[in-house]
Amino acid sequence: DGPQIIPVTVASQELGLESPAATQPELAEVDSEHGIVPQPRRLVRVEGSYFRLAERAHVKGPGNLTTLLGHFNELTSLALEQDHDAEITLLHASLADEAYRLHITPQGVEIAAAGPAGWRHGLVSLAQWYLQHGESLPCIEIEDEPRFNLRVIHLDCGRHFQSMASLKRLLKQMSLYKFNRFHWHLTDDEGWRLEIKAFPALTEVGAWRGHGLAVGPQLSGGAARYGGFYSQAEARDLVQYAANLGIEVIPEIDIPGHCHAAIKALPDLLVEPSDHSRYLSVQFFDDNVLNPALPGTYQFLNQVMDEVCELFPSTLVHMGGDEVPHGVWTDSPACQALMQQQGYRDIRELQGHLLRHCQDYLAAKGRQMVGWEEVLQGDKVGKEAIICAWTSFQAGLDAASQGYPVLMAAAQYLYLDLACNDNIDEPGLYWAGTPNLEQVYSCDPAPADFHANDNILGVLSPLWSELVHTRDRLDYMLFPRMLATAEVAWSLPSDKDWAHFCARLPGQLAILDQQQVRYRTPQR
Ligand code: TNX
Repeated sequence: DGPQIIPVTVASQELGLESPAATQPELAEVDSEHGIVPQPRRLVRVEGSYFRLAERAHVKGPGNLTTLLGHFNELTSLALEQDHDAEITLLHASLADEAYRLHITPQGVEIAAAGPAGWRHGLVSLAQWYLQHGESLPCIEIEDEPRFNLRVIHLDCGRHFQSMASLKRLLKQMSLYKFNRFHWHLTDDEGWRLEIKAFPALTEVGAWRGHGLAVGPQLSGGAARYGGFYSQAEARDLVQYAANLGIEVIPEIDIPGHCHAAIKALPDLLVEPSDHSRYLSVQFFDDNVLNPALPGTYQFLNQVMDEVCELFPSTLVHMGGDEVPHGVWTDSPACQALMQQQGYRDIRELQGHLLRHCQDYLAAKGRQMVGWEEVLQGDKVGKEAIICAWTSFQAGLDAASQGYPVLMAAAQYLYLDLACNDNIDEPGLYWAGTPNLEQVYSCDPAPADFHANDNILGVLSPLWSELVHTRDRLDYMLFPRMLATAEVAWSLPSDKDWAHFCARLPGQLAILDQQQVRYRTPQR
């Protein structure tokens, strides 16, 4: 009497139900322990039938599939190969860019999409299904596409250096949850991590701390120091590795604040000796801000932007802009002269002045500047700049209302460096609260009644690394909250359900176990 179809989740309008609550019993009934994260728009299980996925199954499809299959094989440790006689087929369909349809039948697998982005998402869903079920795959039908175009994970490599191996591991994990951008925070007060050929001192001096201290690894010459940096060859390698997983790398050079390491490395260029301004940054630095009136600042930045654009093909380049401390530039003769010359009244216009220069410089190279929300201070940065709203969702809604494209990064929900409860031994910062898994999961960056939702491009979840000094700690802070973020970024609010997510979590944690990820065991 034919296979029985059980809808695992269906948008409430499809069911013709008015109240979203009415869909919930439906969701709770199914055996959803084995599901997909992020939740697809539509997932239908065809009860009682299975497809056997062989280790060396064949795949056919348009063009050369080497990269896509390489990605799938890396996620699953299978060895799929392209061949015209195949049980897995990739098909063209006129769907949105990232949309896909995945059908698993007893005879084979079909993935339909407009092109590689959609096929990749289909293959990733297939990979998750395989990682949970093994070679005997329950038959399903999925129709899916993302809510937001930009789904971003950020990692701070300035406060603590993170090895290339850790970064590649993170990229692979991100790809399993359909994130498509990696925001690489490469510079901060505590370290400058990217080799810049024009200024070797940036990494010879600025990538290290603890010179001569009697702790830490003993390096050649007997001096103990901590740190590290990425050579340009390594940066290129990471960009390529990420691209093969469908992820674009957005580099960040954080200016004008958070520049302690750069200033210590290049004092001749970046310090105005007669500047007697006094200030203290949130993280207690009194010498960490570039001077927007010094020719050396522009010489430095232009060269850095040149090399960054050479290394990173992404059209998006992040220039920071956050947390410039109060009191800076007030007693700088050069800044006073610049203010007078430009007719500026508010000292914050100097920050806008510098960032506007960067925006124009990048635009001339065909790049779009991204910045933390403070780039709006001083009112100079043009509406093409993408604003990363981090202090609250409201800050993002305000920027979107003004016409700026926005990435939502509200700390209260999306900061992966915050502790997830108030227990004394729970690691993490707590300045913006202690968001637990459910709070992260339940947030909505673009409320349905907001008038400028078109300006909300996506979701950015940062992991700041003041307290992230080992790989285990990295895993612990990322997981499982990163799975909740993935669903915030990908799934429609009407397809999100906390109980259903909890039911799908064990299947995902089992995948993370297979990959030796030391996630935080969630407690309800
Ligand atoms: C604020 S978010 C910062 C970072 C810190 C973080 C700690 C932002 C743009 N700046 O410098 O690492 O808080 O949570």
